[in-house]
Amino acid sequence: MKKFLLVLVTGLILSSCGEDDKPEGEEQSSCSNFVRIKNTGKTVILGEEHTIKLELKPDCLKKLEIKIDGKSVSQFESDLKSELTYKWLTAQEQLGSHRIEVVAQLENGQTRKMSTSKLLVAAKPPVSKRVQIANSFPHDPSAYTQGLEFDGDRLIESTGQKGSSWVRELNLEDGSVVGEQTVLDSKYFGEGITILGDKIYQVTYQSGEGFVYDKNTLKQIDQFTFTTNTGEGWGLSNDGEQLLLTDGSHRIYFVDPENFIIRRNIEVYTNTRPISYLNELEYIDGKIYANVYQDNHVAVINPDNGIVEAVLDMSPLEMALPGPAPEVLNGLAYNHNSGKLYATGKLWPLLFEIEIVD
Ligand SMILES: [Ca+2]
Repeated sequence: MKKFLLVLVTGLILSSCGEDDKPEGEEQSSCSNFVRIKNTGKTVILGEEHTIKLELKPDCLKKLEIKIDGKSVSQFESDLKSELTYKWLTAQEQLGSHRIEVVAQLENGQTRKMSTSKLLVAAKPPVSKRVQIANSFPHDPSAYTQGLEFDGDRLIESTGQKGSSWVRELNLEDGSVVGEQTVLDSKYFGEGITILGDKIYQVTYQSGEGFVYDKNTLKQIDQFTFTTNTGEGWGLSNDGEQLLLTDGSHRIYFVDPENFIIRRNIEVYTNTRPISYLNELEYIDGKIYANVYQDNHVAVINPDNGIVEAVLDMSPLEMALPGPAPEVLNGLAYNHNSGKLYATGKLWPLLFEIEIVD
């Protein structure tokens, strides 16, 4: 019971420091409540100037620093006043969660930190677009499609599920396999592929392992490990320099193809919400096109900041199947030679050439 009371009392003291700030550290000096981050709202629209407001007791403080995402953006020392503001210019930021931290150095030499978080969302809703079918081709109904990408005019597909995960080249016209396919060991659940340089890169679902193949022979030449927030690998693409990877969340990771270290990630948001379950990807003219798992929509994403700029309604594809869809829409491939876009689904008997209409 004593322990419970202590926790309760401590909680009351901590929460008295402000509406949305979170002081770190347990002690409270005589100068308690020396800084308070004023509640100016959690959600901020990307591009707007957001004012961070602090209320403080200048006599208690020697120095004060404001950090955003760990980076120092402002410092106060001789100019400490009872009210301080910092104008946060958000135009160059990415969407999603940002950590605002206040580091206060007290007159007695101690340091105190408190933080809050802000959520950046897009200024505008995504533009709605629909697709229409230009052509349809046979697709192997036993192919649990996880990756689809062109190498020139060669169409490469990867599939999932343990025991039926393979990487193969497809004849677009009749859906047959060209040459020898590579079959993954049955302990692996294959996921997305992408072709960069002379190599095909592939991730697997939950093993944290990936494979590199010679793009011409489809023979495995290397393997690697990778780490995402969810511990999973889903879709893969590339922007000509970096691998783009999804993990079932609303994040897209930018991965170094040499050492498989994640350089950065973006959080994908509309003007109101994150788009989770991002799956198979395709990089087209500087935008990331992402299948959304268990959804008949494809999100068109700005790779710089995570804004969903457009949403493609893909439902005509499912309706064009000869029967009920055996599984979800997944697999987008753009032929850069012809400018044609193709899509299919897991275990779907058809693969479609599609056109985006406004
Ligand atoms: Ca793709």
